[in-house]
Amino acid sequence: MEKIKHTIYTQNKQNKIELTNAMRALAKKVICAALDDGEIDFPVEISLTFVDNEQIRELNRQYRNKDSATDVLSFPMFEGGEIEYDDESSEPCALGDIVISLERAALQAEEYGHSLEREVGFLCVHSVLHLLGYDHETSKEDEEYMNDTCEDVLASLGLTREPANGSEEGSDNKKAEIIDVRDMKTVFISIVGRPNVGKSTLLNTIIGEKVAAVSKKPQTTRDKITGIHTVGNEQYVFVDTPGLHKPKNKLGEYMVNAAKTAIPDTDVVILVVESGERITNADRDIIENLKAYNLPALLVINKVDAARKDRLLITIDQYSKLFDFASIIPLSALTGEGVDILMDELKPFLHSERWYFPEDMITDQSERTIASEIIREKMLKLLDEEIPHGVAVTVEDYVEKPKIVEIRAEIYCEKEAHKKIIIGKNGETLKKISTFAREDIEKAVGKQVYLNVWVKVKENWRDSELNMARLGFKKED
Ligand SMILES: Nc1nc2c(ncn2[C@@H]2O[C@H](COP(=O)(O)OP(=O)(O)OP(=O)(O)O)[C@@H](O)[C@H]2O)c(=O)[nH]1
Ligand SMILES: [Mg+2]
Repeated sequence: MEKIKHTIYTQNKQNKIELTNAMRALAKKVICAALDDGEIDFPVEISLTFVDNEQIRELNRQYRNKDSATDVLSFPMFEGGEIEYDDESSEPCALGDIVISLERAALQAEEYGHSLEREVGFLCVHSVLHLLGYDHETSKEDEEYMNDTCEDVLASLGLTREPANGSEEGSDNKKAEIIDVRDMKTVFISIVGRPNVGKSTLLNTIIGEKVAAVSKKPQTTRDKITGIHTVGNEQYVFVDTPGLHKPKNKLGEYMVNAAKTAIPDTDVVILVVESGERITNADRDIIENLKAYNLPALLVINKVDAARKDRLLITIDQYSKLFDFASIIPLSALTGEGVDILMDELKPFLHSERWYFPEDMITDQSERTIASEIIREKMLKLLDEEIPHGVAVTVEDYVEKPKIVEIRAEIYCEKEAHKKIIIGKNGETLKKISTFAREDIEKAVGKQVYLNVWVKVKENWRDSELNMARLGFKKED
């Protein structure tokens, strides 16, 4: 059966037991496996909420007239499994809600002597079967089917009763789907260089999705952006950084500091330069940092699609005199040419370490940040140099509803005159910014978006630490 993409929303409303990203990802994986097992061949949407014992007791009181703290509750959208899916619709079919008491699950895991992962996995499959219309309380046949299916689905994901002992039973070859923590390999890589050399474009090409804003104008990236690429048992964590330049205001200082502090936290550094361009002070400064921290580095010579071939050799020669790079890779971040060679060259820096991020996570930016960066990127594209550089975007409200996300964003600029230009004649420029941004946010969140944007003035905010902190540029300790 062709792989169907289901949408599983997870929410955490409790704070008794730590809900890790890995646990969220696992719950989603189990739910999708249960849907596949049930041969659901259309996209569905399920909401999964983690609560504590008191919260689930309250729900039981409200909806089932029972005063008990059960482990799980399912709220099916379709009674008796009579699921109606409109084939013509491009929308996923909402199957219902699942609520799990993580507190109770942790207790049960301890009682049964297996992992919390297995317990949550069990409750997920069990409740998906409820959403599909099975009911163990009214039918013996359903009860047997539900128990067998739970075992089958969990075994297919390697969630055996005793994962710590690596039990061989019932899981053998299917176990490969979940990577054993002992086989996990990780590497942290920072991407640094002058403004505009194509660092963010490179990150987006490697991740395969747009996680960082890109524009023709220098100083597009203002903060560290993490992009995660997981393949097999290997996790590559990239940190894209603001271009190194001579700061002219507090924002510039913040950006340069963000780039510089990213370097020592990584295992290997990628210095991006442009083919044919001369070495600048910023490059020399980075190279001094590499030496000071004794870090290995790769030199990426970007934009080879647009450069003269004879200049490439000169660039290689100049940089290799300054530092002993582990390798030098000419590539085009835009076309992707040579990026596979870069990935091969990063392999020797992987080391055995538990992954920091779930395998399906591609960035650590919040949805709010992604939305505000998309809006800022559209301004960089549509407005003249001076204005977008003095602009900050905040997302004041981000309300996710089943079919739509409602966003209210504020654009802060430095002068009344800039505000007028951003809004444009009859509001046309702002309308363009909002429309282009909305289209991209919809792609990023996979849902319809209602975007409401306001323009405000905060004079000289780029020179005020207080205003910068209010706008999200908080200094690291
Ligand atoms: N021709 C060509 N253009 C590229 C390539 N990589 C990036 N660019 C362009 O270079 C410009 C700058 O790219 P960015 O990825 O924003 O550069 P950056 O280094 O992240 O810039 P800052 O965030 O300002 O430091 C954009 O217009 C890109 O489309 C490439 O391989 N070839
Ligand atoms: Mg950038």
